[in-house]
Amino acid sequence: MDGQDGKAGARHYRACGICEAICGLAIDVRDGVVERIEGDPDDPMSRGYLCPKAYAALDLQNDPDRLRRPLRRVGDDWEPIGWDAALDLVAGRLHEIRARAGADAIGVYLGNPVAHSLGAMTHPRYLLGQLRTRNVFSATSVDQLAHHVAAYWMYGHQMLIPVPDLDRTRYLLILGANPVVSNGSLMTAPGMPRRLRELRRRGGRLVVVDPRRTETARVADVHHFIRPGTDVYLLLALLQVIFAESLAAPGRLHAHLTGYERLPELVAQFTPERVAPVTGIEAAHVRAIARDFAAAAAAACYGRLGVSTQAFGALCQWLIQLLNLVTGNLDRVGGTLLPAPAVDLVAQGLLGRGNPGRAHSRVSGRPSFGGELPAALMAEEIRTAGEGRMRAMLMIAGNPVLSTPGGKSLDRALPTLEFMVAIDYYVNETTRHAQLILPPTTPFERDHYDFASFSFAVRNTVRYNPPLLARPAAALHDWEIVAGITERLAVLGGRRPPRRRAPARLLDVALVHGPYGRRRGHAAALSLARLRAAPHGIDLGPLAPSLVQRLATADRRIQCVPEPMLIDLSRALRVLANPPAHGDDTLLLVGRRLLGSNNSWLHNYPRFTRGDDRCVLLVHPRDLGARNLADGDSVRVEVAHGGVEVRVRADSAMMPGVVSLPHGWGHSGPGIRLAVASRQPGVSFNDLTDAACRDELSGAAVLNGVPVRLVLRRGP
Ligand SMILES: Nc1nc2c(c(=O)[nH]1)N[C@H]1C(S)=C(S)[C@@H](COP(=O)(O)OP(=O)(O)OC[C@H]3O[C@@H](n4cnc5c(=O)[nH]c(N)nc54)[C@H](O)[C@@H]3O)O[C@H]1N2
Ligand SMILES: Nc1nc2c(c(=O)[nH]1)N[C@H]1C(S)=C(S)[C@@H](COP(=O)(O)OP(=O)(O)OC[C@H]3O[C@@H](n4cnc5c(=O)[nH]c(N)nc54)[C@H](O)[C@@H]3O)O[C@H]1N2
Ligand code: SF4
Ligand SMILES: [Mo]
Repeated sequence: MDGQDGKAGARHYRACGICEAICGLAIDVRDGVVERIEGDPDDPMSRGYLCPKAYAALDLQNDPDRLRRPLRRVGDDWEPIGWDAALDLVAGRLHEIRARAGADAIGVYLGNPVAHSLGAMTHPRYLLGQLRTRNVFSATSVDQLAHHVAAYWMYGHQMLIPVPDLDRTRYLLILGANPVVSNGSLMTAPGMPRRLRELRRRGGRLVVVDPRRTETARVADVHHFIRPGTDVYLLLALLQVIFAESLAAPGRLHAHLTGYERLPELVAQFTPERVAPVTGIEAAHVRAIARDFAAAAAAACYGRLGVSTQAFGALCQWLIQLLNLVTGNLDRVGGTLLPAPAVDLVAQGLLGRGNPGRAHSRVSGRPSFGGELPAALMAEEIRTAGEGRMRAMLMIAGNPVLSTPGGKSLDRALPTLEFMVAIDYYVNETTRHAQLILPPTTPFERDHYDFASFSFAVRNTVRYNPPLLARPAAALHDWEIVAGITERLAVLGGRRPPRRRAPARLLDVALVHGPYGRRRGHAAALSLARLRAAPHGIDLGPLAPSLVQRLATADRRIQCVPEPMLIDLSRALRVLANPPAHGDDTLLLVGRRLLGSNNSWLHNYPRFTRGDDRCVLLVHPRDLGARNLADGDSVRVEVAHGGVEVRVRADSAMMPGVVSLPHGWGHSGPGIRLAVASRQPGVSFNDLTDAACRDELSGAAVLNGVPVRLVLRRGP
C-alpha cells in the first residue's frame, strides 16, 4: 500500500534524496513512525540497491538537535520566533539593506541539498528575481562547474553533459572519482558495485586513475597512481597517441564537428614520454590505455571531483569529451550518451545556457558562469570595504564554512555581516553566524522529484513520491519559506508578488509538456497524476544517441577547440615547462569520501559515527618513515596560511608523496549545536585550501593537490 501519511502498518515507496543515486526505498511505517527501510526491488533504476545512508533521512527526522521551529539570535543564545514574525523580519532587513546599499549588498549561497529537493529547485529563482544581485553563489563552484563550462563551450549548453553508458560499455576509464563509495555523480547509477561487476562479467575492462588505490580501484582491472593535478597532461598524451597511431575515428559525428582538423597538431607535443615524469604514469602504460580505449567495442572515459576541482579542471573535462569523441564513443551506445529525462531542462528552457561573463565580481573581477560567481569569493566580497560590499547573506541548505576553500576566512567574515539568515535544520559551523535560522520540513515530510539526477542518469526513468509523513502543523517547506520571503520583498518594493504555485503544480506542467508528456502525445503520457499512480517509478528505457539534434551551439556543430580552451592550454603548457617548485618535504593533499558520510551534514547521527578512523590523514608508510612519524601520531598539517592537527594512518594504498583527508569535518566552533558530531569533531579540510587557488578557466576551487607539510605535534 502506498499512502500519503503513514497509516497503521503501511509500506511506502519513495526515492532517497541524499545523493545523486536516487535509490528507490521501501519504507514500513506504523502509526506515523518509520520502522524499516529497504531497497525497492521494483525501482526501474536501483532495483533494490541502497547504501547505509538510506537511513540518514530517518536519523535527521529523529535527531533531537534538528531545529523544529525558527530561531532568532539574542546575544550568544537563541530564542524561538513565530514564522510570520521571522519572515517579516527577514524581508524587512533585506529590503532595508538593499534600499540603502544596493542590490549587490545581498548575497545568496545555495548548498548541495538544494539539488535534491523539488521545492528548493523550483522556488529560489523567484527570490533571485526579486533580489537581482550579482552575488549569487552555490556549491557548483566547489563541485561540477568544470563540466558545465566544457559542455557550454563544446555543445552550447551547460547541461548537455553526456554520461557513461555504464550498463553497455566495454571499457570504462575513470579519473578522479570513486563511485563505489560516492555512488556516482553526474552519473546517476545506483548499485555501482553491481554495475561494475557486470561490466567485468561481460568482458569489459575497468581502469582507474587516482592517487589513492580507492575502493573503486580495488575492483578495477588496472589502477594507476597519478600525481594530483596532472590529469590534463595524461589526457593530452592519450590523444597524442591516438592521433599519432592513426587510431582516431569519430565516425558518424565527423560531419558535425568544427575545429577537428586542428586537434592532431594541438596535442602533438604531449607525447607519453614527455608527460610521464610529471604525471608519474609510465609512457608504456599511457600507450596501452590509448590503444585499448580506441580498440574497445565501446568505451567511456569519465572524470569527476578529483579532476573537476583541480587547477586544470575545465581543460580536463574538455579533453575527456575529446577522448570520447575522437574514438567514436561520444553519443554512441556503450560510450557516453545524453540522458533524455522526463523534464528536459535544456529543451524546455528551464535552465540558462551558462552565459559566461554576464557579471563580474566586485573585488577580483572574476566572471560569472550560469548566473553565479565562485563561492570562494564570498569572504572577500564581505570583507572588502567599498560600494557594493556584501552586507547581508541568505544561506540556503549549505555549510560553506566547511565546504568552500579558505573556510576559516569565511568563518571570520560572516560575523561582520549586518544580517544573515539561514534556511537549515541545524545550528552548525555556518548557520551559527546567522541572526535567524529557519528550519524547513524534512525529506520525509515533503514530496520528492529529482530534476538534476534524472538529467544525469545512466538509464531514463522517472519517479515522483508524495510525502511519507504528515508535517507538523506549524512547519513550512523550503519552498514556502523562500516564497514567504519573496512575496514580502515584492510587497515592500511596491511590486506585485509572483503567483504562488506549489512545486508539484510546476512539475506537472513541466511533465505534460516534456518529451514524454501527455500534451506531446507520447505513449508514456506523463503527468503528475500518472506518476502518482506509479510509486516505484516508470522506466523510460535505455539512453540513445541524440547529441546532434540537441546541440545548442550557434553553428549547431560540436566545437572541438573552443577559444577559451585554447588559451588555457597555453597555461597548461607553461606549467609543464615550469612545474611549481615545492620543498622536498612537501606532500600533496587530496580529498576522500567515506561511505557513511555526505559532505558536512551526516555527522550527528550515531549510526554513522562508529569507528575511530573517520577524519584521519592517510599517508604512505614511506612518507611517514621519512619524517620519523608513526601510524597513529598526531601531526600538524601545515600550509602557508595555517594548519590543522590530525592523526595519521599508514596506508600503502596511497601514492607516495600524496596524503588523503576527508572533507566536511571540523565541528568544533563555539555555539554549534551538534551534540554527537562535536564529540568527534575532526578538522576541516578547507582550513587548508586557499580561496585564491582556482581553475582559471572555470573559476572552480582547487580542492585537490594542495601542497602541505607534516610536523609532529609536540606535547600532550
Ligand atoms: N575540500 C573539499 N571541499 C569540498 C568537497 C571536497 O571534495 N573537498 N566537495 C564539494 C562538494 S562536491 C559539495 S557538493 C559541497 C557541499 O557543500 P555545501 O552544500 O555547502 O555543504 P553540505 O555539507 O552539503 O551542507 C548542506 C547543509 O544543508 C542542510 N540541509 C540538508 N538538507 C536540507 C534541506 O532539504 N533543506 C535545507 N534548507 N537544508 C538542508 C544541512 O543541515 C547542511 O547544513 O562541498 C564541497 N566541498
Ligand atoms: N559517501 C559519500 N557519497 C557521496 C558524497 C559524500 O560526501 N559521501 N558526496 C556526494 C557529492 S556532493 C559528490 S559531488 C560526489 C562526488 O563523487 P566522486 O567524484 O566519485 O567523489 P570522491 O570520492 O571525492 O572522488 C574523487 C577522487 O579523486 C581522487 N583525486 C584527487 N585528486 C586527484 C587528481 O588530481 N587526479 C585524479 N585522477 N584523481 C584525484 C581522490 O583520491 C578521490 O578518490 O559524491 C557524492 N556521494
Ligand atoms: S546511494 Fe545515495 S540515494 Fe542510494 S541509498 Fe545511499 S544515499 Fe540514498
Ligand atoms: Mo557535490
